[in-house]
Amino acid sequence: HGSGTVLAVDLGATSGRVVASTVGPDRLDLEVLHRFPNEAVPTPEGLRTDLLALYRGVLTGLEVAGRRGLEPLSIGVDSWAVDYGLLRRGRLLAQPVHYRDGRTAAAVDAVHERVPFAELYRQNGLQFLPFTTLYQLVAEQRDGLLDVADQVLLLPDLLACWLGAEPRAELTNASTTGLLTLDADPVWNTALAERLGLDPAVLPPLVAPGTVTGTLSAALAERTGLPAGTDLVAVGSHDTASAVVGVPMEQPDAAYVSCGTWGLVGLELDRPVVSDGAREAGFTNELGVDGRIRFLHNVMGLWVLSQTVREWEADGTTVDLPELLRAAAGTDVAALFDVDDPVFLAPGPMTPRITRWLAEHDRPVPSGTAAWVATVVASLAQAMADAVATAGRLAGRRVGVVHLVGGGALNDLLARGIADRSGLPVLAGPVEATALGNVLVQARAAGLVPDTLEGMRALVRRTHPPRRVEPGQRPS
Ligand code: LRH
Repeated sequence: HGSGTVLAVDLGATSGRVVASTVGPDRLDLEVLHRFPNEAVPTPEGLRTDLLALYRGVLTGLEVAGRRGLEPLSIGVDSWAVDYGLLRRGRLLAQPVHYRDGRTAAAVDAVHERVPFAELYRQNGLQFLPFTTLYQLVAEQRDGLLDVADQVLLLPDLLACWLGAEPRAELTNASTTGLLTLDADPVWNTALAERLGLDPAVLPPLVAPGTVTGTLSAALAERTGLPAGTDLVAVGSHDTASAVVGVPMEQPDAAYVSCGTWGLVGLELDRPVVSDGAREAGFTNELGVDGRIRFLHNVMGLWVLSQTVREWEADGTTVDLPELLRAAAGTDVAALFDVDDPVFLAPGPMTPRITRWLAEHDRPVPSGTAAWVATVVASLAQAMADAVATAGRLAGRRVGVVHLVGGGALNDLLARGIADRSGLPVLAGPVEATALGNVLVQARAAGLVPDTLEGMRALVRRTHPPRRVEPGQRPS
């Protein structure tokens, strides 16, 4: 294996980044070339993703790469799941609706009337989340917009298309639509789509991660100064799928928590688990890279903390989060709340919602910012530790270690909370697991890294060794 450079575009809930990585036998360097904010826009029509701003951010990042004289072998795009653009004759019809928009409320009932949830779960293996693409598409159809569209492209596939790729649906992200079969060789579940009144013709051909879907367009090569003919590679385009590739798991007893805006907590399995117990516990079976199953539960994640901080800032308080987290570490937690309650899903101030939740459950309400932060982080850690235990129980696996990757790996209070509450050691990092997973799948397509996930994870371990936190360990 030689070495080479690839570019990863990773779009998260609060920011996007274009990352360059040089990969070789003992090298997996990451450099953020450009980071740009991602902010959903509350329009009179509902909550929208500002896709143009994201695209501009991607272009700027590619221009930085070009100015640096980088000659990447390929570019890969990942983003959060479930969201999509509607196109007609290859053109985008509207700014994509953001999944935190409440429009699916009515569609959920309509879907479950046609296909009861228990049956849906047996077919697609997905935990109930009101924003799963199939509910969004049914809502879209009721609004009349789907009639006009001839194609639905998930956001990373859409952006790849704008860079020059063919319109495709990459499998890991396609699995979050609820419209894929659970077979070992998944295909679009056209029968299910038809039962829901959706025309399967709008769904593009599926491709596996690692597939070259095109090359950077001539216009963009000229604009950015990147080599004409740079490959566009479909990566694990669901950010969580890429993050799981980047988890330096070594043993089958490893669980993971991929923690950013969401906390995705679970195991990597060879086969889906769609038992009644898994359904009732809200466990999802999303597709991973190489046909693995991401058996996990969506925990609300740092969203609850970031919206709390945002609320204070909007009130004119200056918030120093690292300082608050240190203060919170020395604060007793009087009560926990259920971070998974759907009342916390929508954007907006959090403390009033948490206060109401605690009052309704006869639990004390924190006072002071440090106590609030302590309560939020402890509640998140508890939900994550519970999900680790439930995942093990449902899959019949003993869990011996919990990997914590993503931005949450920087949060020592969270890492210690998970260790204490699960009684298991936590291996924290890498923070940039998603970008690493994106990079690794491209590097493998170029023959730069070992073929197996295990080999790729060994490279992550060597180059980005995680920090170990034992249960009961006090802050250093
Ligand atoms: C995390 C994530 C998660 C999905 C949610 C919509 O970024 O992709 O896996 O459930 O966003």
